[in-house]
Amino acid sequence: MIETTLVLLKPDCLADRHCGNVINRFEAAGLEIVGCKMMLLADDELAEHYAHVLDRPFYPDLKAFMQSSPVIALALSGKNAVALVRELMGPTDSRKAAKGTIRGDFGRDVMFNVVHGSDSPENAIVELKRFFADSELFEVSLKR
Ligand code: DAT
Ligand code: MG
Repeated sequence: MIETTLVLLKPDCLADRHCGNVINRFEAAGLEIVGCKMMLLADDELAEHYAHVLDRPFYPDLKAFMQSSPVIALALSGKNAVALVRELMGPTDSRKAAKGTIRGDFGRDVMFNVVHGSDSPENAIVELKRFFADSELFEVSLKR
């Protein structure tokens, strides 16, 4: 099942210069980039994106972190892209993530955890719409 999922490379990923390594993990796993943009997240975008943790005590810190620099939003396409990206990322808490996963290798803790990836095909559709206009998503595969 070919899916497209939303990935955000978070400010720690950019500051620590892991973007190339992280994107390489996705490409090496067979995913292709069909959308890519660098953006500063606005208050309302972030509140929508993190609606499920908006009333948690850590939200102000998470907000400050996520707005501390631009992020890179990626739309990644491929077979079972949603679950595949989550598997490559590892669990939320980088300290509990296995070595070999993106968070296990490049993350620091539960907040500085390098990447966001949509957690279900339904949410991927909503999140892609949140961060990309239709005109910013492309059919990339070369026919060969
Ligand atoms: P995930 O990003 O693995 O989907 P989530 O949706 O439960 O995790 O939480 C969204 C983000 O909120 C997560 O990437 C980092 C932050 N977060 C979650 N729990 C946290 C905590 N206990 N302290 C600080 N930040 C937390
Ligand atoms: Mg989540």
